[in-house]
Amino acid sequence: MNVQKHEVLISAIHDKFKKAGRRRMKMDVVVGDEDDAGQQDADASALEECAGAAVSALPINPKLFLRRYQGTWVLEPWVPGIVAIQRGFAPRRGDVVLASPPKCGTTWLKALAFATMARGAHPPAGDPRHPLLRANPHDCVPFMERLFAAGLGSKVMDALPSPRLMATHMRHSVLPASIADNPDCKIVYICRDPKDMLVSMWHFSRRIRPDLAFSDLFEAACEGSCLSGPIWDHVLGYWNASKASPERVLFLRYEEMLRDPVGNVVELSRFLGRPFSPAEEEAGVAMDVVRLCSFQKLKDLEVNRTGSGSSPLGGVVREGAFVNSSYFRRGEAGDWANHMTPEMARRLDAAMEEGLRGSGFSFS
Ligand code: PAP
Repeated sequence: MNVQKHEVLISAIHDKFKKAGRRRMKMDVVVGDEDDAGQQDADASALEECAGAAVSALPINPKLFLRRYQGTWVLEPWVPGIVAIQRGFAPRRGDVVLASPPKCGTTWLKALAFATMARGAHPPAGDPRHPLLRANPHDCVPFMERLFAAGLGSKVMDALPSPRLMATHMRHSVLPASIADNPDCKIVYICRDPKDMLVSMWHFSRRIRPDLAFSDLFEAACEGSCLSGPIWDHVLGYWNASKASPERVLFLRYEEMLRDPVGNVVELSRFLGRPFSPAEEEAGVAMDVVRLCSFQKLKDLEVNRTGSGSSPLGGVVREGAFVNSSYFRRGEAGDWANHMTPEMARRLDAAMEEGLRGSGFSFS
């Protein structure tokens, strides 16, 4: 991975999001240089086509800012981004897509995958200039729906150095074939006990919706209409894909990563085609990656304590609502017990079991 080029690009993305944010991220705002005009026109027309009338015709959950698109609930401002990805994502050999439902460990996985891939240029221990010490993981690995929704998808993706690392919350059936069926593209999926996912999502959402009742989110999750819901379908899509093509889809669980982070990083590095060498094993580099990306280490960094990222919702929320610190709350398994009665837990577990029945996968 050409990390220097990557860093220059990431700071360019930041500038563009700042500019786009100032203009309220309107669908027709596409910022960039004149020589990108052709590609941006294509991005802009894809966005315009699916903005407005088409999006407003989709089923809505106004409490959660969601629209139902192709059987799943997505943030309204991201629908045009997803359509643009489906129409215009240009794959490249070696692409790696980090996929997840929201609040299931994306930030952690981004950090681990980035540190693993970049370890040649930036050793995870003893490099005071390591990008992860200076930037939030979300600024090191771009989020596809958000980029494409801002009209920056093709431009930024084309400029990323290979092998490209990118992330998505799209469910498997919504991915374009250029990712899902591409033998040259790998997918790393992470999921988490939906009860903890829900609690994490509630705390996160309350930063922009302080009035959001936990019960509203809970009911939506049980009915399959929370963000990325039905969650059982989200999980099943990637579970089945990983069973069918284990060399292309790696299926991870947040709780397993907490239990054995080094083992999971070793597996991740093998899957990504960057196994740790005997010398690296001897030197404990996998453990260095785990330490660099640990919850406490990242949470305590200046950039993550005080830095302000751009809002993943674009113009529909207050600027700065999702500051970097909002991605680091407790980083544990089992916090659901502080928010749900045993009866609520049984209900959500039962909905998940029902949805996953016969798949061979279970959260319990
Ligand atoms: P996103 O969907 O907005 O990207 P995501 O990173 O998937 O969020 O989830 C955030 C959760 O991961 C938070 O969980 P909590 O609310 O239950 O605490 C966050 O604390 C946790 N998290 C972030 N970084 C790490 C890390 N390095 N190790 C473990 N957990 C982490």
